[in-house]
Amino acid sequence: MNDKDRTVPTDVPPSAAPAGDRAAQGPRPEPRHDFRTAEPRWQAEWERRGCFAVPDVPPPGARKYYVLEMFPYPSGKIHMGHVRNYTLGDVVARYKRARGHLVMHPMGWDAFGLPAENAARERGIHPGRWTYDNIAAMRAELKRMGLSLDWAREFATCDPEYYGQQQRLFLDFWKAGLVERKESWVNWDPVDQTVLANEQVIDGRGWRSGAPVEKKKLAQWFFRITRYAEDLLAALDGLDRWPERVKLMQANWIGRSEGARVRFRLAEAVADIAEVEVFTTRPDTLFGMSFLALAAEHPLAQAVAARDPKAAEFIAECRRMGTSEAAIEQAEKRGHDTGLRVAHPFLEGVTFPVWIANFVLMEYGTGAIFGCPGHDQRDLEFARKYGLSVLPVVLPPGADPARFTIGEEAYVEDGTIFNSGFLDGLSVPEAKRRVVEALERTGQGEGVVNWRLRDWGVSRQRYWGCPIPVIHCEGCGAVPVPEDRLPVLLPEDVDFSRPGNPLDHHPRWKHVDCPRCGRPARRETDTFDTFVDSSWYFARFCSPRAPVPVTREAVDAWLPVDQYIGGIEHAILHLLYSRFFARAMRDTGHLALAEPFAGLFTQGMVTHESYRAADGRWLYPEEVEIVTAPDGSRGAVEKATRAPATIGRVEAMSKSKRNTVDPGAIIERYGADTARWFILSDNPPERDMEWTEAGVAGAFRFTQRLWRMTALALPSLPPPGTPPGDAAGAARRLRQATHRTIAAVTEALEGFAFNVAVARIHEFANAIAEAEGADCAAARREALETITRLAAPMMPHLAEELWSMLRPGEARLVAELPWPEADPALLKADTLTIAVQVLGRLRGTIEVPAGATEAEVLAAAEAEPNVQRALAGRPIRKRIHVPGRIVNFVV
Ligand code: ANZ
Ligand code: ZN
Repeated sequence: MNDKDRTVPTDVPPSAAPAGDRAAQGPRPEPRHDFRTAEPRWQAEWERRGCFAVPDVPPPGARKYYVLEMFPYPSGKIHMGHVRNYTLGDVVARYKRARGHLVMHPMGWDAFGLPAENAARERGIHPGRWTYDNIAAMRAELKRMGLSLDWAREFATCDPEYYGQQQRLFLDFWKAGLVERKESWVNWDPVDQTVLANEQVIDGRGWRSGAPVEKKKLAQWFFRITRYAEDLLAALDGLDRWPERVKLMQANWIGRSEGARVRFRLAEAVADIAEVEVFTTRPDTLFGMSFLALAAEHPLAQAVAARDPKAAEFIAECRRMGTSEAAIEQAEKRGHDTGLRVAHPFLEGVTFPVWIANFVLMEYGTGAIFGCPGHDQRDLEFARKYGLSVLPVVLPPGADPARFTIGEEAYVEDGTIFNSGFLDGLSVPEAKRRVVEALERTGQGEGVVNWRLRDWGVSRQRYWGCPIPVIHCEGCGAVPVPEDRLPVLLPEDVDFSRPGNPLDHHPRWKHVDCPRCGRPARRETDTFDTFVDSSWYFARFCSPRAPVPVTREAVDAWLPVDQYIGGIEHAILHLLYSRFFARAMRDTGHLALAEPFAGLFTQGMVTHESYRAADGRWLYPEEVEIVTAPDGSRGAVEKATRAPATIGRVEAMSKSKRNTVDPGAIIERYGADTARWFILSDNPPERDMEWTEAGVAGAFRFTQRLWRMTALALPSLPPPGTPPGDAAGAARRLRQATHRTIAAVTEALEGFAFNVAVARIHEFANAIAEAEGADCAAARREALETITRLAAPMMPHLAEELWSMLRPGEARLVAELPWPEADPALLKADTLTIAVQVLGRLRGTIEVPAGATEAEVLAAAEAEPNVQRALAGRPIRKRIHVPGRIVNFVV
């Protein structure tokens, strides 16, 4: 950050002393901006006036703008990532409001989830109690940030009014065929008796229990997101205000691949299985095949295991490895030879071995592959390990077919097919077409499009989530809970002393009568994945109290979200699930659109230095003192012990490294405006920003400087509303600086270049300080009023304070004012640069006043020394003048 502050001493407030009392400044404390009283005062005033409240249905003609930041999980305290996220959103909201939009800017809580259950298990607090206490604490912290939120829209996803409506949506999706119950493999923690997400499996063990994780088949509820795979992919093209990176991640996740299914005949059938179908994206390499590999859960592998204990043992081992792709990617490639063989589709009498391999996933394609080691690295490693053949069939351009061999690396690039019978000499794409043709003709396979995207399993064996509104009846199967019995509420009296799902072992809750036949039945005891809760909250904000999931008038008016802001960590799942929900809600009549977020911005992390004591303990920043070593380098000492500490890397703030700074303490010490200003100033918002003490202190000085500059100028300013008029000299330069800053800050805010906006305002403050003299008074009023309004989206409290000083008695707050407009006449340069040619060759350039006459321009051009030399005293025959650009002399 560029702080050109020279006039104001370092006046970081002593944290304990009351504002205004600065012993270091001598007996008479200077007047200063007292943020401790000003900030709450303006927050109360905004609230009193309802500045940020909007109706569910905007009045006709209103230009709506919906700004949303990813809502927080109520962990108990806000962190700097929140401060950055909500400050960015608030700048957009305040700016758009000033630009005349009706801005909806809501806040809520993503309030279901495991940490609440952990608190219950560890500390005996009810998850609901823990969650709502945390929400109260965090709400208070957010309010102190001065965010321009419509708090009347607030809700938590654990409110029955919210999750009850979610149950309605689920039932609507079910009716529309978007929900399915099917068996699937899950990571099972045998000690905690719960399903684990892939991220909760660490080195094959449960993250809490440490027990080896098992794979288990469970009946689960799924949302059929795959039904929209094609559209979810194609529609990415239309999201022109989304980062390319996020769109690419989504496209990869959806993962469309064109390829073929190929059926291989088994030399000998096993338990009625006579053939194996594989999915491949490289049918062109079929003649380079050296083995066939099955996933451990493949029916053929299971059939083999039934009669071969060695195979069964290998499968059990595979099961202990997590189900995640990452786990599989990292694990060593291992296999088991079943002894079976399959025939090649086109080579008479040629057969290949059938293996079970740990790198083949049951959930992708068909759960079986043909291995071509020459052109796939994984297959190559596998073949080398087990001594299987390696035959290249794609020849690199220019390579000699007689000498080309595969070494340690598979050849995955393009080339010409060889060693491949009827495909020899073809290009890779041409060979793909020909093989597929031949497979289809002979009934051994066909071309297919395959998607990586899987249906979304939403069942979780947890208490603190939204109950899935289903009743299981022996006679009727899975029966929806009737509309008039919604919501299905969570029971309050739950026992966390036993492992497993408290809903499942609750003595009464699950025992109900079947709504269809009236016989005793059992409630579904699974709750929804919390990603379900966050997949439609943006729509609920439009009519948060409605007795239906959303009211059409409200969502039709407010959606899509015009600007969504959040972390890149949600680039895939949350955004994809929300896009799915929008489509599903559209197809069940709840919405009119498919894309919920028209604009997306992903912010960078907040980083900080880390510190370590000599014994290796991580230290919080407030536990160390930064010192300057005798050689001038920076060092640190632990305050408590005075022992030297080491300064570590600057990295993302995290509890484990203790390099966190508590926003509450920063706001207490410096005020919300300072925190906001600093967090915006350091770097472009999409990049990481480094939080430093010096940086915050600099931001604080700037808030004080603006205040003092205004306070000191007040007595000499003309009355409010005095037109600055046609100024000249210093006054004109100040007016130009004012209007150029309006243009520059406007452009910066439009482009999310908030750090640039901050830098321009700093420069402008310097320009105001330099423009002295009585003739500048009117221009100075204009400048001070302008800097106040330009800084307002970023430092809203200080802006109100300055505005009330500059315009005492003015009815409107800055929060209610339109954005300042730049006067085009003051943006134009005062001088023009003109190129001067002699006989078409550039000989010099001249600066002329913007209003110069043609005669003046020509005279100045002729007088230019270089031009004089080029003319060499010859008479000028013709003078060509392109106003504002060029003069050409013909001699
Ligand atoms: C033969 C082959 C030859 C392959 C070659 C690649 C290169 P994408 O692009 O991600 O769709 N594959 C298919 N099903 C699989 C499964 N269930 N588990 C693990 N791997 C599987 O990947 C498709 C390729 O991944 C397929 O093409 C298949 O290997 C493998 F020179 O078939 B290929
Ligand atoms: Zn029944």
